[in-house]
Formats: sequence, structure tokens, C-alpha cells
Amino acid sequence: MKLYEKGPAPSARRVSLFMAEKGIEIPRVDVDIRGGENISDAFKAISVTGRIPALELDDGTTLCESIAICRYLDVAFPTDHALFGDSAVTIGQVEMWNRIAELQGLFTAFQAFRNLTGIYNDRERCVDAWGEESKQRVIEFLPLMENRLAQSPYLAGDRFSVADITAYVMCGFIKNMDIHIDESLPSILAWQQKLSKRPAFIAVQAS
Ligand SMILES: N[C@@H](CCC(=O)N[C@@H](CS)C(=O)NCC(=O)O)C(=O)O
Repeated sequence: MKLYEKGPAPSARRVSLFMAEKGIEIPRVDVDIRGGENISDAFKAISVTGRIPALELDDGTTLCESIAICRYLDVAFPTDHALFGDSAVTIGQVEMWNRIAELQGLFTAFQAFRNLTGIYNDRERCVDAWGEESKQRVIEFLPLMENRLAQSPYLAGDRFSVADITAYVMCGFIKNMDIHIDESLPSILAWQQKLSKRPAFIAVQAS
């Protein structure tokens, strides 16, 4: 099995944190995304979207999309640590909060970053106004997270889950757009500090 990634890239980081939490180790291959290695035909044969992360199984099966990879790993490497929930209600809550954190937070932040920086303007059209609007939507999303974390120790409830990984990666990534989690968001700040002390987070941060 091989994981194609770029260590500090946010989508790769989601899978790295998930694997570290579950104690999973897989050989990794670094892909030069800035240089465009990921948009080569050879890489698109591994990742249909041409994006990282992508997982290649020993029988040649390939998977892309960070959460699809996490779901595969969750079943392929069973542990007691249920990061997608372990009952009808907790599975629903984790799915709900992960999608909220992903759609309104992380992916909106990606749109802001990609359109404002033009980092991938060799492969997509960048629209400054779209970037500005996306940045504003991320800023307006943060109070929803703040309210939730003022009432709940973790995003999906009493237990740490993959939704926390998605939201934590988003909170780190938005610094690239000069959006900072500060004292005006005290519950997010405390949750962020709590997560950063988890052994898996310390290990990934150091890698
Ligand atoms: N929805 C995808 C997003 C993947 C993604 O956007 N990956 C970025 C790095 S974080 C990438 O490959 N960028 C290179 C490019 O767009 O050419 C996932 O969750 O895996």
C-alpha cells in the first residue's frame, strides 16, 4: 500500500492526523503539486481528480479524496478508536459536523486561497472576487463553530472525531488568508489548544 501526498498540504494533513490517531503507518510518496506532478497523466491514473492525497492498494486499486481514504483505513485497520462514531446517532453527528466543517470551512478556505493567491493559475482560472467572497464566508462561518464548541467539548459531541480533524486543519490553514483564531473566539482557541496536545497531533506537527 502507498499513500501519495504532500506532507504540509491540508488534505494530506487530514489523512496524516487520522492515521496517527489510529496508529496506522503506510509508505508515503511525496508528490510535487506546485510543480504540477499531480496533473500528469501518470498521476491521474492513480488519482482521478489529479489531487493529493491518493492511496494505492497492493492489488492496484486506487482511492482519492481524503475522507474516502480515511473511511477505507478505518475498516482496513480496525481499532477501538471510532473516529466516525460508533452508534446510529454518533455516526450521524460525526457525518453532519464533518460535512459542515468541510463544506463551510475547509473547502471554502481552499476557494479563498486558490483564487486570491493564484497559486494554481497554471491549471485553473482564478477569480479574485470569488476569493474575497470565500474568505468572507470563512470569517462568517467561525461564529457557528465558536457557538458549538462553547456547548460541546468536541465538534460532534463528547468524543473526539474526524470532524475535529477537518476543523482543526481548517483553523491552521486560514492563517494563509490572514484569518486568525484569537481571543474573540475563545472556545475555538481552547479546543485548538486541547487538540494540539494530543500525541497524534504532536507527532504530525513534528513530521
Ligand atoms: N476534496 C479533496 C481535496 C484535495 C485537494 O484539493 N488537494 C490539494 C492539496 S491540499 C491538491 O492536490 N492541489 C493540487 C492541485 O490542485 O493541482 C480531498 O479531500 O482529498
